[in-house]
Amino acid sequence: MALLVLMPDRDATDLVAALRNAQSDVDLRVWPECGDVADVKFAVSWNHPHGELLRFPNLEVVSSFGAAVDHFLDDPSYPAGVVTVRVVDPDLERDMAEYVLCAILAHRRHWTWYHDRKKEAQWKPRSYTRSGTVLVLGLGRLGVATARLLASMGMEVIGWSRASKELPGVRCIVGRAELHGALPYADVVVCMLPLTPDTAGILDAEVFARFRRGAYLVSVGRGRHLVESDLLDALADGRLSGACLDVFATEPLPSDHPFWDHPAITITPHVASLTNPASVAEQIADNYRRMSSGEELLNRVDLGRGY
Ligand code: NDP
Ligand code: OXD
Repeated sequence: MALLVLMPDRDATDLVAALRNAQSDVDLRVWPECGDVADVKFAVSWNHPHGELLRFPNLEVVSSFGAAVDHFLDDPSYPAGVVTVRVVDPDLERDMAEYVLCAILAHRRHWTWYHDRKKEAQWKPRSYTRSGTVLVLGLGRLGVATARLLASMGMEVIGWSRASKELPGVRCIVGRAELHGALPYADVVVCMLPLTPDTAGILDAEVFARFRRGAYLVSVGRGRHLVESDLLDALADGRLSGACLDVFATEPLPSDHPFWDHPAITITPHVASLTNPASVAEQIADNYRRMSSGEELLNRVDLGRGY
């Protein structure tokens, strides 16, 4: 019985070391050196080549190395019948919350603008926003951690999810009608949804038309939530004052993409919250042990629902 690490576009060294540390007797294989493919029962995967998972006839469990599973849903040949799990990690939650706070404060305190003034040696004080409402789309593990941090900073926070929730300090809403009702009140909209058929393209012209004039967008879920041309139009007509984007429909973002030169768009290269191999190895090893002993796995994903 073997555990395969299948992460073609990531350096797996730290994860492999941490997994060995968490479970020294594990038969660990690192793609593309898979050995006898019949041995592989558990795979930790990130952006696997489509079709690759079908090579392992005895595969029982696939664990995402990250919080999301859209990279599995994108593969039309993703093996039916495997149990899919993901990592749920306090480090991911804290890092995401910090990133969003940082993006909101940088926007409210004109951080990028001052950076540009420095290049011109210009001393130009500006007033800044002390209050305002932040609307968080998605109240999952990351959304809740973020909403809590923002609320603890004294911000007005509204959170949108599918099922209704109660969170101290956060006004929780559900459904499109309540979302539409809340959009005109938000100075900042943060998208932390998973990518599913329901959420793809959710940040489009129709939704931007409901934004409060001059609102700011922080997009950290997935690039395909955003209709890119609609964002450019909404920035051009002043509906949005700017956007901080960490995720893109095509990653890396092509060098000739109009976002790069846009003065109101801040770009980070999908780093809002990076999986820390040292902190997730134990839960991956735990799920491997659970699979081996026929126990219920942790952090199972409902692929039918898409997250
Ligand atoms: P979860 O699965 O824990 O939560 C998803 C949330 O989205 C839930 O609150 C869910 O509602 C809500 N949701 C899903 N579909 C809808 C819908 N149609 N309408 C309204 N709400 C909906 O996800 P995480 O918080 O762990 O992660 C969120 C996403 O963040 C990931 O899927 C990934 O795409 C992205 N991410 C980005 C990273 C980065 O570095 N940029 C790093 C890690 C993750 P309900 O609670 O009712 O089910
Ligand atoms: C994730 C990510 O989903 O890094 O974990 O985007």
